Amino acid sequence: MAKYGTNVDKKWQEKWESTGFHKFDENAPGEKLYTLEMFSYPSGAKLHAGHWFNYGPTDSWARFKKMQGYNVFQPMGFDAFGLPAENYAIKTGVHPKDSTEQNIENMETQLKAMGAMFNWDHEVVTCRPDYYKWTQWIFALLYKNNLAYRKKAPVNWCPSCNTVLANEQVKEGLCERCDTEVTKKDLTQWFLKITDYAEELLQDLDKLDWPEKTKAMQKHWIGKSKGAEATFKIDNSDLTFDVFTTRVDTLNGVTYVVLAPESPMVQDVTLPEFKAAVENYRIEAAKQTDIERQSISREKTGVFTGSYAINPINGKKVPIWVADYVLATYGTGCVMAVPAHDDRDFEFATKFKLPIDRVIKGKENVDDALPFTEHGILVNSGEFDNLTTAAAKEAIVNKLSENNLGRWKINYRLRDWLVSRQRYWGAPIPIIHCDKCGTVVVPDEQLPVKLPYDVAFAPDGKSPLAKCDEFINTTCPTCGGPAKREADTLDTFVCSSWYQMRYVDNNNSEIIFDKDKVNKMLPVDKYVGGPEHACMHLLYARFITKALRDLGYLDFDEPFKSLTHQGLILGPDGQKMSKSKGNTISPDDYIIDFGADVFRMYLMFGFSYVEGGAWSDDGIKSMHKFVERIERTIETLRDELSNDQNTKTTMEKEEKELNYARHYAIKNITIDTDKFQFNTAIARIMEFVNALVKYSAVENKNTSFLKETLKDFIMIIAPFAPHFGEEQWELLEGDFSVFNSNWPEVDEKALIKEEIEIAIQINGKIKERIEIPATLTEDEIKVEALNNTKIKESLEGMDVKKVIIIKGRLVNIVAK
Ligand code: ANZ
Ligand code: ZN
Repeated sequence: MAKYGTNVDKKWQEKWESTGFHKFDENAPGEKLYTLEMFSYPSGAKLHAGHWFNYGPTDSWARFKKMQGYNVFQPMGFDAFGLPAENYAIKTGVHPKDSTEQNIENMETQLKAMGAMFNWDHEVVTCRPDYYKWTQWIFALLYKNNLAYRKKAPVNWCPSCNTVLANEQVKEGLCERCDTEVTKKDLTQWFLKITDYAEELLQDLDKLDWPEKTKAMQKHWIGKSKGAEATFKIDNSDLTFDVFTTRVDTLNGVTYVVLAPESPMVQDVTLPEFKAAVENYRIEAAKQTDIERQSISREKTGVFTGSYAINPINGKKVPIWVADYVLATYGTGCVMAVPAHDDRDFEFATKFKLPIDRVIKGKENVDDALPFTEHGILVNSGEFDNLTTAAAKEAIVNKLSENNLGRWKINYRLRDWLVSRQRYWGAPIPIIHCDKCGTVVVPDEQLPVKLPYDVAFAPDGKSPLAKCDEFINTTCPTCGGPAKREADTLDTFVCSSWYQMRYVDNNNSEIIFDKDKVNKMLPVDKYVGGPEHACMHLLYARFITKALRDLGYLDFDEPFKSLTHQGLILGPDGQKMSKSKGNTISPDDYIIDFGADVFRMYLMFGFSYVEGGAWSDDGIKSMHKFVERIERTIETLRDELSNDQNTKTTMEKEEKELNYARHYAIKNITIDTDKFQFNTAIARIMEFVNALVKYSAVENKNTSFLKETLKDFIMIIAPFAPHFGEEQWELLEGDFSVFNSNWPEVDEKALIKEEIEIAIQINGKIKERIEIPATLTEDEIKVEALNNTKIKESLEGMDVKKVIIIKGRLVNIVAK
């Protein structure tokens, strides 16, 4: 008999392939279930344990769901554009297209070795023209509907990657990819108007079955802030500017105002004798990142402009300063400073010896959760004194709006999505610049705008495509005159923002996807991938879904109904795996030794799915032993089935015990697997195996019961060990495939224990164990205990004071 290993893996992988077993049929019976794992980036490093941890257990879940009767769709593809291939090309000279296609081929082979039931017919590869044609089409559609625009903006610039980064790609002031310090650069860039959807993106989080932490991160990223705008006039001028404040109730405590160094107002208000100092300050500020500027520990800096502004509520004149703790990109870029009640303003005022005024507050209600500091001198502001925060806000906004000097205002921290990259390996932005017609979008029938192959992609901060004459020179679709193509490419997050829809109709060459098909298959029922995508990919995909819905291409609001993040598999040393530390685990080697199923089972048993943990060689070795033990046990029991001497047809104590273990396993594995709690599910499988081993020692077996039990066992283990499951099923049933069978049902009756064992104690010491019917009442248990011969003897000459019964476990007799 073939022992489980890669030979068995291969046998079943070929069978699945040759029978088209994993082809998806949208008309097959069963409710549709779209299971999606975040597609991978085809890098030369091949699949690592982390990929397996994402894909393996999720496939087991999907197989379990298939056996429960769902029509499961589980596609796979490649997120194939992006910097790593381009950087690799710069280093080695291998063209990104060639290395990417080669990596895809290797990774497909690896993915197939995993034995997951991916619907390969639905594969998408984002760097191929049949896919990026539609990525470009989406961009063009958004452009035509005022959801894409170009503007000059200070952008995050990584001097090492030589490219623009989205805010989300800057981690504590450093480039997420290469850890280089990010600087600012003024560039004309393309943006997608995700801010139009800020409110809906926030509200709809409530509809999602997602990890709370991820929802909280998105909520924070969207950063809704309810406040007010107040208009300050500039003294001796007709100019005004607005400030955004969440504490309009402190308006009477304003002692100065601050403009962000980048604010266009700065030029207008700075008096001649202050110009030089202000200009110097602006240059210095431009070198700082927003993160540094907001850092609390950093000493406050700033310069006076020489001008004054007039407080709209009390007419007081306050100095106008420029300081970099105010960001140009938030609110109005101008702040009213209230040093008595705001820590940053307090620090600044203390340093520059500015006055500190405190407003008089009434009794607070619980809603007023904001801290309210107690510095400075009390200022009298008449009607606004002694009010609660909420009442003061209300009164002040009313007064301001009467004079058209203020209004309620909601602000979001979310910025528009910057999508242009000055790099080669991405989808070209489908825009043409014409001297006569201006910015012209490439007409749909001219898509895709093909990415040329022969391009000098060494980075110098300019778009490589700009240097490719045959690409850049074109004719204007509107006037037919000579024109130039846009040379920037799209952020790869645009490619991955809609792939979940293309999977459904991946070969459609006429339209992006069939609306009915997509409406039928989406939203994705279960999405699984790393938590690092919380604020980028997951937010962008939600935005694109909502935009396409509003433009009539689909009818649902959210792309991913339910989301699970797998944990991280660390190296054996407990550190994050990395080549330089030499602690990486390559699945390939283990699979050769143990087979894919052992690897998958170890990943599921050795870790909590959402937590992950450190790899252990001992762990996978004991899983190997366990699988061998299962194999031996099944083999022995299978032989018994043809043993003529086993003629028992009754359910005696041994059968009832095994039947209990069987249904206990079915019940709990069903519950746990459904919740992605694979480790406890496999622990229940182990208990089931123990019960089978115990039963194998029984002399006279009930063979028809045994066969049913074995069938259930193999069905239960199949999703966790798919190749092994098929093999055992064939050996037992002579049939293909175990995945066509229905997931076993629990027989609750088998779970009612008829007899239970309880301990009897006298004064806390165990004296006896007895078996009693599980249905006895407390009084009946008491009688049983006190009438037990051994207990009677022990109680001789003592007085029973009390009998304490802990149901189902023990009886304690207190006696003197
Ligand atoms: C006066 C005030 C008094 C403020 C007080 C706070 C406390 P969130 O909640 O994040 O929206 N602010 C406004 N625009 C800013 C900018 N461009 N750069 C830096 N800070 C800015 O924060 C809103 C508060 O942050 C606003 O309310 C403003 O300071 C400041 F006791 O106005 B506040
Ligand atoms: Zn033109």
